[in-house]
Amino acid sequence: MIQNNSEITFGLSELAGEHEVLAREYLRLLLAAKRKDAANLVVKAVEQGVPVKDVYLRIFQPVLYEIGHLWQHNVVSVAQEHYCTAATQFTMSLLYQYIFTGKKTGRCFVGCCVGGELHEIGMRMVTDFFEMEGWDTYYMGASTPDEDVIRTIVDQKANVVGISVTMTFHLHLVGRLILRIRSHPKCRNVKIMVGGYPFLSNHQLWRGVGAHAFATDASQAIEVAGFLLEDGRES
Ligand code: B12
Repeated sequence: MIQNNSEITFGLSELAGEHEVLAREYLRLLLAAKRKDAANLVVKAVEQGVPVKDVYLRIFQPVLYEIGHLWQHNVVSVAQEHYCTAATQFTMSLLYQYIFTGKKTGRCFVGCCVGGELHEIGMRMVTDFFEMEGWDTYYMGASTPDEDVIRTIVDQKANVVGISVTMTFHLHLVGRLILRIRSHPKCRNVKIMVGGYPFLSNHQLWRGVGAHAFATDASQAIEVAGFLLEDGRES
């Protein structure tokens, strides 16, 4: 068990940037099993002006990556990883009062993870970023069957569908889902974006699965969706 902040030495500093101190404290509290204090730390920071998007990308995401490294190196247990993940989902929910804004774009984003994929927080973050930009969003969480994704795209009249994958052994399911979406007569106009762990290490991989685009994180996802809808460009 980690007792001291200085023992945490993976990529946290770089990814957290100006919010490193907050990120380290959030991680420390979680590892000390103080999830209420961790949640309060973040809510207070937002109330004092830290943007929710920064909390997502500079605190939650680096801390979760850090926890992955610590777990991989046997520094934290599976139980601690599960606790930190659940606590982060809880804290995200507390921030929803700051996410749902009044302005609307009239666009719809549908977000899912392929069948079998349990890593759902990345997709949730991406969906929340679209919500913060005034899109209507429909987040389906982990492991969604292909037919349900297609039905949701049609029912919600989605402009963009986001597909998330973390485990490389699920990549073939991304290709299969995209093929099914593209061949469905009522899904002709939807733009398909992909993201997640395998796409971060190979920036050309999205082409191989037949997507219209990929983005490295939730912030870039907004930018890329804008390009796709405005000039039809694939990136
Ligand atoms: C929490 C966690 C879990 C939880 C997930 C719970 C949940 N409700 O989500 C549980 C316990 C279920 C789990 C299980 C497993 N996990 Co796990 N897990 C993690 C951990 C620690 C954090 C994941 C996370 O939330 N990251 C934070 C999010 C915000 O980051 P992100 O997913 O990258 O998302 C961002 C971008 O990628 C992008 N993005 C993501 N999706 C999309 C989609 C679109 C459309 C776009 C545009 C962008 C985009 O934007 C996001 C936001 O900015 C990671 C560590 C890590 N490096 O991520 C390991 C990690 C992913 N897990 C790993 C492993 C090995 C496993 C297991 C195989 C372990 C096991 N032996 O059982 C299983 C596999 C389960 C399965 N079938 O899916 C490895 C994967 C290594 C690999 N790919 O080869 C990692 C990297 C840990 C490690 N360092 O080894 N895990």
